[in-house]
Amino acid sequence: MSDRSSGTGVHRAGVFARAPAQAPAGGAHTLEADALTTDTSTPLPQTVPSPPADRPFARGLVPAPMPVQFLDDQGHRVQVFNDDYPEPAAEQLVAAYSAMVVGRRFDVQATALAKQGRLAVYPAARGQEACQVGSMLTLSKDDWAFPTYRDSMALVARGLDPVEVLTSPHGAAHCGYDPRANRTAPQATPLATQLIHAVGFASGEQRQGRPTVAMAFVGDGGTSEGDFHEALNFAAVFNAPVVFLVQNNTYAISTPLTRQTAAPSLGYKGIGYGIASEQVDGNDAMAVLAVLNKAVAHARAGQGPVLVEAHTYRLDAHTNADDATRYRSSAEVEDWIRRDPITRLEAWLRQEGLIDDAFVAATAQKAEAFAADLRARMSVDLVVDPMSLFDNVFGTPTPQLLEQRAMVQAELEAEEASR
Ligand SMILES: Cc1ncc(C[n+]2csc(CCOP(=O)(O)OP(=O)(O)O)c2C)c(N)n1
Ligand SMILES: [Mg+2]
Repeated sequence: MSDRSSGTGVHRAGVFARAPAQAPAGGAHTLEADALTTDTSTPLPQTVPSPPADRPFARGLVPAPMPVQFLDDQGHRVQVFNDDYPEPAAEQLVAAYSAMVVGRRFDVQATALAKQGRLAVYPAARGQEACQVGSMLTLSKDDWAFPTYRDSMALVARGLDPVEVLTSPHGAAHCGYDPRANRTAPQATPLATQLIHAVGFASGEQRQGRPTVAMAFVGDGGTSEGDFHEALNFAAVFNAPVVFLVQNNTYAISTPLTRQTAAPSLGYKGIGYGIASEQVDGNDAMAVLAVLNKAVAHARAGQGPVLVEAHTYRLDAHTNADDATRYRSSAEVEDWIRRDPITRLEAWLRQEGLIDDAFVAATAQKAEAFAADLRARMSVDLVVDPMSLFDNVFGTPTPQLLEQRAMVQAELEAEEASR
């Protein structure tokens, strides 16, 4: 494994010196003035706030040369580029621990359900708990999440019904939850498309004067997509309140990070667009919370988008359809198990006297009950109306969609009549 992918290795720091020039100072500017649209007949939104001249990230746009870390592999407090980030509150850390334990149990249960044929597919996130949970605990309930197929655990941490989350991997519907009610976009499978949605949505919210932040998830592989670059550029130009969380789990299916990019860190990809960027040890929940707390506050305060690269690892295969032993060694996996995000945080919380044996046992029990309830509810066959396939595709269905809908309706009626 390369040093770059290890999360603690040597980075080619110094390739970029200090922060490049800050965004120009000055008041709010109009879209019209910037000629960012050719359609001047469209009523233009009032203003787009300019980025403030003084961005509060210590290194400006430039990420730390090494991932920000608060806890080492054993859960001891360390000082690694974390001086710019306040330590998260004890309540947030304890909540993160509980959510990670439940989240992992959910993930393991979903993996088992896929093996049993109750799910068509399941992309596991075991090992990525600090990112999955940390991202959601830093959002307020009115913020929006734009997740990928990998982020089911994050949605559970947000409080979504796990059965509704698993409706899509079950193969029963495009999306089993109500995106508006849950303020969570459908999980995107086409890589990086959700980033464009996040930017457009967040810009819209900002223009309506709402303090909404969008947390946009993407994997290391997704950063090679054109949509990633377009989303970053748009977000920076429009000062959209988006936090881009790159979960660098070291692989895009079988493609290792070394074949994905020659960049010194994926976090550096924000700089060229004028986006404040950071990299963090993605298996250190305390560091993830600290960095994302700040990133969300930064975006909410109108200071612009933030890109955070979290160095982590997926312990399981890409999905149940993948055989990871074909492209990585068990020694590599063992090495990452050593950096387990849950045991690290648990060790620190115990040292500090914030949790004890009784709390750990009660949390494990809560996780078991969660999994048992999920098993029971997933063993009931879902009744799906085939016509629902055509719902929620377009606000106003296209003539082609209506034609296809009528065709399916006629086929179902003919089948019914022949019984
Ligand atoms: C536009 C697009 N191209 C290719 C694929 C096929 N595909 C699905 S997952 C994946 C790997 C993505 O890796 P990464 O972004 O690192 O996310 P991870 O699965 O590791 O969370 C690929 C290539 C896709 N879903 N969408
Ligand atoms: Mg990946």
